[in-house]
Amino acid sequence: MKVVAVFAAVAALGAGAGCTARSDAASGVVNIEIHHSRFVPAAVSVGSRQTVRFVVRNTDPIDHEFIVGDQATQDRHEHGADDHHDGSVPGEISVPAGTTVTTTYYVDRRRQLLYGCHLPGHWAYGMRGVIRVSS
Ligand SMILES: [Cu+2]
Repeated sequence: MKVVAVFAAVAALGAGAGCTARSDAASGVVNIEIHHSRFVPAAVSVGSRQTVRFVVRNTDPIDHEFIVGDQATQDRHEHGADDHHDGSVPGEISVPAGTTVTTTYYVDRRRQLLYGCHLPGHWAYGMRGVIRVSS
């Protein structure tokens, strides 16, 4: 319950932020910052057929997670109970408060992917982003 209360307070601080900046990743590296329970930027573009390295920096005083995948993957995490990701699965990693973590994910083809945090209430609050994959 304590975690939920802290999240609500941080969420209130972040209300209205809504950043939709864009980050291109010709280099194969995407930098994402977590600020007030939002991903910044909220949309990135990457090329297909490459391993993308996501460097995720959590500036919040609470824990988050970073999950890459299609809508089905996001749905599975949203309804699942697995809230700890040690980085052994590509594109799935916990992001403890105040830390920077890295995960890699192979982007196979042109399509839309998503990234999100599925700790209780976070996805619904808007802790999600879009990965536009070009061919
Ligand atoms: Cu979160």
